[in-house]
Amino acid sequence: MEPETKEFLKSRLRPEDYEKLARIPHPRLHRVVARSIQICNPKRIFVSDDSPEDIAYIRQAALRDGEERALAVPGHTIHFDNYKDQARDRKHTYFLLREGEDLGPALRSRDRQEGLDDIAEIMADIMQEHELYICFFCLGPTHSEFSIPCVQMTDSSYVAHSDTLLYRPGYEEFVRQGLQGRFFSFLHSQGQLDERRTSCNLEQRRVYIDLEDDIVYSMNTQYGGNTIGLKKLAMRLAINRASQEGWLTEHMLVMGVNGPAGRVTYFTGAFPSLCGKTSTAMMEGENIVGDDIAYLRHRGDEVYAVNVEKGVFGIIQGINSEDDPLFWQALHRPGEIIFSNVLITPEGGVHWIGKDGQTPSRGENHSGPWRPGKLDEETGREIPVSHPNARFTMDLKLLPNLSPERDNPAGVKLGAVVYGGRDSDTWVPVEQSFDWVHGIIAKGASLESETTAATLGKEGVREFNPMSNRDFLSVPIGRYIQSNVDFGRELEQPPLIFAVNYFLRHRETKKWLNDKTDKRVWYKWMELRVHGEVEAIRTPTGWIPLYEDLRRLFRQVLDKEYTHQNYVDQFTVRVPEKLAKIERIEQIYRHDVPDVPAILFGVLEQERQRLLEAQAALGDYIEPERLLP
Ligand code: SPV
Ligand code: MN
Repeated sequence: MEPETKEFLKSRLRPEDYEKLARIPHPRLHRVVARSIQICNPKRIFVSDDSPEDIAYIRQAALRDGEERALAVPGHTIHFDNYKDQARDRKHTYFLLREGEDLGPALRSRDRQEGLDDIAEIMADIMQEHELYICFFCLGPTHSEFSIPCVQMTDSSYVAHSDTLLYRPGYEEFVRQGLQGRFFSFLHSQGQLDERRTSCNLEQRRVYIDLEDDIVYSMNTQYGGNTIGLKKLAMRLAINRASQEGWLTEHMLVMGVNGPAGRVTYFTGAFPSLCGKTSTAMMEGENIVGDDIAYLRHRGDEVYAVNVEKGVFGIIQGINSEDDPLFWQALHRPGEIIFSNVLITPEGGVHWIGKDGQTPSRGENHSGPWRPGKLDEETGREIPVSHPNARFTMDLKLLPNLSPERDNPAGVKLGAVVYGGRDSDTWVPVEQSFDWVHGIIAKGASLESETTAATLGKEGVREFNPMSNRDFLSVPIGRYIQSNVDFGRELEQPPLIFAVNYFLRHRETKKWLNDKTDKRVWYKWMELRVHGEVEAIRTPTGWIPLYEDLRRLFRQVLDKEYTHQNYVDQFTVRVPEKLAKIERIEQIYRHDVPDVPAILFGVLEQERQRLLEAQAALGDYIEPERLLP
């Protein structure tokens, strides 16, 4: 340790905490910690080395500080974020850039010096009344080429507690990697708290991402997406690093799909928020590795994926005993779970939108004391029993369908990548792309998702969301797409790329064409395709299933009769809609995105030509079997 840093840290830390820091042989870490303490000036400091006592201390501190309250079920606690601090704050999230650096118009940035000055001003002495928790975690499994050690410095015991459920312990990983460790740092302060222990200085809420120093600063907020450093804050740092080093950081689930004779084939899948990502990872009969963020790397000619996390920060709205039996059971058993922004009843129970049973007649939720009919003072609208973005935080080990591969340092060998969005009229329920480049461009980079009435008031507005990663990009979109293209194009047998659509409606009646459980069949079909065990029909936009194969799988998997009419309704190629989509996507890339790889326009143009040819020969709506050779 450098003498000056050593002297400073010794003056501020208790001897046992100083020793924990000193054991990590990394002067840069010591400097980052010292600088953070200097800026924030905490009342007390606690350093965790992941011992059971240290983890227990953090859990206790959350109760002691009133950031969490105990519920009736042992291990369950509840946390509230401020009524106006319930989601990621896109508007106040900035990249710090030097003059001449540019991430393109889609990414919000600020002049680096200006931003650093703002941080220094807002964070000066911000922890005077608070304890600072310094904790170490690891992104990806430990002892792995995927491992990225991280230090989280936060004055919120709720944030530190959440981290312990969501991420693997990282203290030993810091010691192991020593000077080689290219760690990420997160400095967070919840700032001033009101009587409900929620952040109240919201005009000074900020998230600043500094790619140069691999550090993210977050202040005057508690909502997990703004504060849990290793989640979406680290994701920006990791996307940038991955793009420089030739691997991928993706907004993807990881799961094992169980094929015939005990075979397990691993899939990753990218879906925008509220489009079925977690419910796919939790599908009955399959095994979850992760539900939100994945790293992908090559090894030889193969691709391996890991879950960056070990827990789930899941949306609780709509979880019920019938559709989500495994979450339902886990949420009702003793175990370490943090509920956030749901209703707490006088008996210490919880309730949320869409939960089985009657809505309680009173309790406390994200808005304070609550009764049915309570109105939002500003909008005059009724405040629901829980916030639509209310969540639960738990380690995946509480689930019986957890894959035994979750912590494998080698990762899982990837068989397929899936992209899906909310699309009422264009994509068929499942389709295989022709090859890697076609899949990245025509499926991933062309992803759109329709907004729901619940979120924006306007239904059916399509939002462009490449790889469902738009909110988290830290490189220009064009470069990000190029990295994805390059990642698989040289491989002899890259993972297959599929597109899925759980939200297709009938062309005339506008009724849903799929049941929630149908996706279980699509994944079994894709699993067989990965191994070349089923034939498929070639359409202008990719390969789709044969009726007989689906019929057999519907019977096997769901014990359901799948009619030919259902197949035709679902898999008819809708040429005008597909052409319109190409037009929309092309316009976006021509006008709103600089430096788009030329190959993108080439792939889209070829797709357009194939569609036009098919239209000339077979018409606007082409039933799948008319495409058989
Ligand atoms: C998402 O919105 O994609 C999430 C939750 O996973 S958050 O942590 O807010 O990003
Ligand atoms: Mn997410």
